[in-house]
Amino acid sequence: MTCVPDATLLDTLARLLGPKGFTRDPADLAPWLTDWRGRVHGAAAALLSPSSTAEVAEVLRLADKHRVAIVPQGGNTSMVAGATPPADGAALILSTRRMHAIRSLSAEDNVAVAEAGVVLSDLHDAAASIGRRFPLSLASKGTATIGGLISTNAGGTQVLRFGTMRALVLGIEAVLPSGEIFDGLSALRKDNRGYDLRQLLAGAEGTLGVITAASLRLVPAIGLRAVAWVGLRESQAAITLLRRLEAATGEAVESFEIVPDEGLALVLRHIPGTRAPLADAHRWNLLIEAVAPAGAADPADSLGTVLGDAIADGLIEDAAIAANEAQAESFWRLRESMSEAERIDGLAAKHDVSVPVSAMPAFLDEGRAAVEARFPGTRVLAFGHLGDGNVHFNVRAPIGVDDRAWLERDGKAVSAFVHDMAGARGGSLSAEHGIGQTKLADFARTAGPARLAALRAIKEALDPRGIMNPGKLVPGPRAVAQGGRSQ
Ligand code: 2HG
Ligand code: ZN
Repeated sequence: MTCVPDATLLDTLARLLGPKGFTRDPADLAPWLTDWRGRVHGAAAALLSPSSTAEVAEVLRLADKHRVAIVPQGGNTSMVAGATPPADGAALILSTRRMHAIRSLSAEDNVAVAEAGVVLSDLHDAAASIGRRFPLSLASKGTATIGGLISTNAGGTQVLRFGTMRALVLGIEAVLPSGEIFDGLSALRKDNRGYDLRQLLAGAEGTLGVITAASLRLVPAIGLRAVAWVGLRESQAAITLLRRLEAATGEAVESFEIVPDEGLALVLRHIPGTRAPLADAHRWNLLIEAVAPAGAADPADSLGTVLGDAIADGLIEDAAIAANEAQAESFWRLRESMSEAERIDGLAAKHDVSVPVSAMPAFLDEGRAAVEARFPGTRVLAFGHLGDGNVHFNVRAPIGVDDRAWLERDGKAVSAFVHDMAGARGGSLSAEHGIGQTKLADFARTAGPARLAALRAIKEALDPRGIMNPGKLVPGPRAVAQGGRSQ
């Protein structure tokens, strides 16, 4: 059990961090107490914004000594309330916002060293300034921070080619709950010294310490890119199309995203300035991006050939390749606004499931039918990263029903149903968003004893007093797997 911070500790922290780094003002705290979707509300005793690794170390040393909970927070864009403090108000939020330096950039080593509070789009710009790029992107790139992206092992729209955040992390600097600084920043491509603490901290959701900086892999800047919007009837045809594209272009295809017709309609309704790229509506839409280095053949040529053949033989119904950058951006805006459009439309039971790519078409079609049969009137909206086998299989309330009341009443059952469908197909209930608070119960139910025991043993070893982000990721001792399927 953690404790409520006493006045002496709060005074010490206020002195240590100064007025820019310490506040208890409710107005300052308010934006950081609720998750991005506005579903989970917490409270905190203070907001701490240290400006250096040394300050983070001192904060953690004090918190550990006083057994006070610390909730690390970056851009607060978690989809699973992973950065929302508990409701008891005893925790301290530790924001990395003031640690936003890019410590170094090397075109020779293809490495950027960025502090935890660097916003993803700032890293993109910095990499571009030396003719490189950081190949992970997602809709919240203007807000999400490097520390949060690593802690949640974020995915996004280029996982197909470059993997999730972990695959791009070469080194990590972090403060452990004891206040000790782990200096693992060296960006060696090969470093075989046993247990990999860097990879343990990646995806740990702030439950093992606070990531303060990271060495990140850069890749060559894009020379040319081709962005296509495709309309088709059968989701199975999308997988056939992906494999044809790979055969024709090698690794050029970086993004292969799916949006259903009702999803596109939602974006067109709620996001100003958007318009449909194709003349007619189609059951499914794909957004495909293929890239090539400078000086190589234009990827639009091979993309155009494959899409033209696919239309000719009836695999897809229609396609448009963006004629210029502005149009490419407008295609991307449609895809990247999906989440926001859904949020504007109302609350949904949100899911982030993965299944093997080959199982995805059946999952999309049969899964939707199964959910809508079991929970009559509900509306499945599944979109996302088809190319890597991850969709956001979200379920909205029946029309005319109060969405908040519906979610309160049926949300858990709907989510358990969707998660079990994914599990039955060899999938996962968290592909890229993490466990946080909102997936914790189903994770505990389905994780299986071996996974749970190992998770708890690691947590206990590194954070014996349980101060780091309590209530997230690591199911409490009462949440023993109750005979659920292992995932
Ligand atoms: C995306 O792919 C994000 O757009 C958000 O991961 C998914 O809102 C969602 O369900
Ligand atoms: Zn996603």
